[in-house]
Amino acid sequence: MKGIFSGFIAVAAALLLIVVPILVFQNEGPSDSDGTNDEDDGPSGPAPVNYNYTVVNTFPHDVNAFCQGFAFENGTFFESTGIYGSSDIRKVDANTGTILKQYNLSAEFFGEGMTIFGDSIIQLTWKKRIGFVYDLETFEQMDEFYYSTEGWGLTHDGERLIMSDGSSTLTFLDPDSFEVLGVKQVTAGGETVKHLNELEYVDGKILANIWKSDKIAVISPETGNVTGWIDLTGLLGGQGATTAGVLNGIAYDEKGDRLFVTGKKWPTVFEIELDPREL
Ligand SMILES: [Ca+2]
Repeated sequence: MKGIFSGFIAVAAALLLIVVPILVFQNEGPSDSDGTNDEDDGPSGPAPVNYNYTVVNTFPHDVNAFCQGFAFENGTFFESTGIYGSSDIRKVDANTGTILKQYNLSAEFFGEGMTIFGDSIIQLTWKKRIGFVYDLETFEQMDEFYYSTEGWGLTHDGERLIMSDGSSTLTFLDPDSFEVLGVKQVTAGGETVKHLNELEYVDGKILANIWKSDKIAVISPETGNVTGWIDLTGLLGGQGATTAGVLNGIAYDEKGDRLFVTGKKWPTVFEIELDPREL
């Protein structure tokens, strides 16, 4: 009996030596191969969040407005439109789409990013490297400033203007002197993210349309890392299929916590709710 028993123990021990490493290997296998653990621990931070969205409201948008800058202030939309000879800034009644106030740019300027800072509207132009400052109420041109890149998107964080130029660079500007305070390269998983276009600062993050795509990048201003993606593929559906351009236009109603998106010559502004809600 003793011999048989110790033989049994020897066989069991041998089986354990074979089976346990297999189990350990199998448990570790999947998490290694999907890369989740690696990305969590990597230098580029946690993997980006993929946001789902729900359309909670729609508003009219002028199909002739080549949207290059979009903002919301005190119940109305403000928009900067592009195209030489058709560029303007406009104040629009959100519910009816009626243009309440408008200023047409000289035909030599292609309107681009726009943001409302205090009592002024600040607007970029595409290639002329000149920006304009207007009185928020009267649309009277108050000032102009110059920059060394193309002008694409513009927003602010309450203290600094934040500007895109079509590359992966975000430039931070002093809102009074327009001096460059710093730049940040935007990356996702260690790769640079180019074609940053219309911008909106929301809850401590910078939202950026990616030109020629239906995606919005959620960017950390501190690191430049893309912390999330909002994929709006299919949002416009068949509406304006023949005339509408790309998604480009993000506005945020800070008091009402409402997020609006539209596009170049889109017939509709969509109010969307993100899931998860936190950026
Ligand atoms: Ca905006």
